[in-house]
Order: sequence, then structure tokens, then C-alpha cells
Amino acid sequence: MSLAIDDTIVALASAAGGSYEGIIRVSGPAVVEVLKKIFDGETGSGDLQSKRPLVLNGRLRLASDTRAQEVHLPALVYLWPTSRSYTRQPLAEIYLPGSPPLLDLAIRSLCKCGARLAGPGEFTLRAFLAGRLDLTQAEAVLGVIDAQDAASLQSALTQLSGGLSHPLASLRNQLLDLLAHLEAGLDFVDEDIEFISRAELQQQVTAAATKVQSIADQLNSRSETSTSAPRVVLYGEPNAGKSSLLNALAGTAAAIVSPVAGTTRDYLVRLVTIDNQQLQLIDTAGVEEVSSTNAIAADAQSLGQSQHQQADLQLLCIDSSQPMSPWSHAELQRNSLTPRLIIGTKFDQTGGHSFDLPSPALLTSVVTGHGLDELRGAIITALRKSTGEIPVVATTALRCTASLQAAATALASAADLTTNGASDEWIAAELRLALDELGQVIGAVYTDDILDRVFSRFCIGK
Ligand SMILES: Nc1nc2c(ncn2[C@@H]2O[C@H](COP(=O)(O)OP(=O)(O)OP(=O)(O)O)[C@@H](O)[C@H]2O)c(=O)[nH]1
Ligand SMILES: [Mg+2]
Repeated sequence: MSLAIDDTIVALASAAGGSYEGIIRVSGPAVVEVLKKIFDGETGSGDLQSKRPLVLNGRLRLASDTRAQEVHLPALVYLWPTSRSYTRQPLAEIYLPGSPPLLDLAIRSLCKCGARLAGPGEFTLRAFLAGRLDLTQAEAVLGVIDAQDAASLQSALTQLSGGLSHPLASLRNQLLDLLAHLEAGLDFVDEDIEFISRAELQQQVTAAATKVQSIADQLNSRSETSTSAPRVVLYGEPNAGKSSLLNALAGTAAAIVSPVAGTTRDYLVRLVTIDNQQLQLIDTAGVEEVSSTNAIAADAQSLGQSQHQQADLQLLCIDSSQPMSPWSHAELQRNSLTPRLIIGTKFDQTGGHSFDLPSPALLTSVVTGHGLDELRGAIITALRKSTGEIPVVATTALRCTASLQAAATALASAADLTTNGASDEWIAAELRLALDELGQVIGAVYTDDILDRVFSRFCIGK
């Protein structure tokens, strides 16, 4: 990967293959000179100091390999002639008829005029090197391009607008201030001048440690799941109506439903999209005491249990047409760390009066459809609350979890050292470690290896 930014790069920016229009992007100090050699056109309106590009209408003159005469192509050029561009250097986007051989010829001609072919992600790399984006935002650009559904697009856009960078950058600034105080104190150690009180130091370091740990935990839970769709697990006693509810929400008869208690023996996963959010809806075997001689039932119980533990959201199903069982009573009392919704099923059989369910229970019926829309809404609201405030794209979670955890650990030990009256030097060393790790996340500290990992996944032209 080339970190040079003083040559001028060119690449196809639109999707490969034939189309009505193709876009070629050129960036570098020589953009204007390169264009002058090959483009005839009039300068449209535009203000050099504006962030808006100049719009040039004209023709591109290309020397054909097969024909003696030049090929003249109608072209529209958007030109950012100063540093007010994506890459913070002169940049042009050339709109041409989208024929692959013509676009190819245009790119080769631009190379003959002084540009060179760009590598993968090199435009975004330049934006990063110029300080326009940090690394998490560069990854978000890729997240936007790769987004498969509205939810992942939303995460990528939030990250692009600084969702992860802003809290991390302000944390780094705060830690840099603390470090400066400590280091100033070290310089005057003989005079016994204190630049920051121990109590203040302890309070700030502990707060930073907690914050970084919580971000690390969020990223960690994100990178562990193989699919980004959150897991919503239906559970409850046999015959409570779990499989019926799965079928109703999934809109297909995926799970077997029957009046025989203990119908579901396995677990069943269905991908469901509600309000543009994709989720995995998981049906489990009804919870019951099973004798150790019934191996299938025992297996069903342990499979259900493990799904239940891995849930992002649990849906406790209780038959609202029956008096509440001791199991349901006990289950309702149990504190659950995982967010949970309580659903009173079979509402159509209650004659409008369900048994004594607690008030936040949602009453549903798969026969009349009662409460199903409310349930869909409640699932989405609960998931948005439970998946944390900072959405991140999966590649960032994978790249940064270890760094954030290392930063959190260093800060926790800095907090311990402060409490135990250790010397400022030790505390400063831990702070430096944390700063270095946080710097790697946003790219304030980077190595070629880190840049390679981030940008090699990009396609050429981005
Ligand atoms: N009237 C009515 N019957 C329902 C409703 N939901 C489920 N049932 C019936 O209740 C019985 C049990 O439903 P299932 O969906 O199989 O229950 P389950 O919780 O999956 O049961 P197990 O798999 O055995 O744990 C079936 O006969 C369903 O037709 C409902 O909303 N209204
Ligand atoms: Mg079932």
C-alpha cells in the first residue's frame, strides 16, 4: 500500500460492467494539468472557495489503440480544484457514457497524461491521511458500500458521522490532559508541586476506565455473533403457543403446532424482518421437568436452555386463558439480565379477561391477530434499547475489540495504582499505554499493517 499522496491517481468509481453512465475519479496535485491535456470544455459557474465542485461540460479527447483518429467523448466533469474535496487535494469526477472499453480507454489516456492507477481504497486512504476521516470512519465508508439491509446501513452511517470517533476522541483528549498534568508533576518532583489532586486523578481515571470498558464490551458482543441479526428467543411452558407465535410473526407455517404438549423437540430459527430490522426468531421446546431416562426430551431442554442464554431478547410466553402456573409465577419473579418481554398468548380464548398477568404483558392471539402488531413494535423497541447506543460496523468491531480491551485494562490498572498510592510515573505509564491503544482504534497512531488491514478490503475507485 502506497502512502505517497503527491502523485495523481485515477480509477473507475462506478460499478464495473456496462451502464448508461460511468464515473472516473482522479485525485492528486496534478489533476488540473492532467485534465487540461485531454479535456476540452467550458468552465461552468462555480466558486473556488466553495465546497461545491466546478461543473465543466465538454469533450474528452482519447487516442484510440485501433483507430488513427482520436475518439471524442462527451463528458461532464465535476472538479474540486483546491483542497476542499473528499481527499483534501484536487479531485475530479468525470462522467462518461458507461461503455466498459471506452471507460478503460479514458483511464489509460489519463495515465498517459500523468496519472497512475489507484490501489484499493486509495481515495479513502488519502482522505484518512489528510485527517478528513479517522480509521473508524474509513471503515464505515466500506460498511455503507457493503450494507445489505437498512439496519446495517444505519449503523455504518452513524459510524461515518462520528458515532464511535467522537466519544473516543474526547476520551483521548481528556487522558492526554491528565497525562500532561502527571508529566508536569514529574518534572517538578523535588519541589513537591501537585498539578492534579489524587482524588481528581482517581475520579477521572476510573470514569474513563468504565467508559472504555463499556465500549469494549459492546464491540465484543458484536464481533462474537456470526450474523448481525439479533437473536429473539421464544420460551415458556409446553403448549403456551410459542410455535404458533413464531409462525404468525414469520408469516409461514415453519414450526409444527399441535395441542399435544411437548411438540417442539428441537429449536427452530427463522429470519424475520420487522420495520427494516432483520432478526433471528428462535422457537424452543417448552420448559418442563424431564426424567433423565428420556434422552430426547432432556436434549431438547438443554438445547432450549442454551438458546435462551444466548438471546439478545427473550419472549416469555404464558397462556393467558389458563390460571398462572407455579412455574410462570416463579419465572416472572426471576430477574433476567437479558431484556425480556412478557406475552400472554391465546387472548381469544379468555373472553376478554385474561388471568392475572403482570401489567406490561402483551396480550396476543394468533387466531384473531390481536396484539401482533404491538408485539412487533415492542420487539424492535426492546432490541434498539438492548443493543447499546453506539452502532459499529462488523469490521471495526473485529479490528478494535482487542485494542479497546487493552485500553480498558490499562485504565483499570491506572485506577488501581492511583488508589494504592503508587508513584505518578507508574500511573503515567498505564495512561500512555491506554492512549496508544485508543489511538490505534481511531488511527491517530497507525502502522502500515493496520492501514493494510483496513484499506485492502476496499475496492479500487473508493
Ligand atoms: N385459540 C388459540 N389457540 C392457540 C393460540 N396459540 C396457540 N394455540 C393453540 O395452542 C396449542 C399449542 O400451540 P403451540 O404453538 O404448538 O405451542 P408450543 O408452545 O409451541 O408448545 P410446545 O412446542 O409443545 O412447547 C395448539 O393447539 C395451538 O393451535 C391462540 O392465539 N389462540
Ligand atoms: Mg412448539
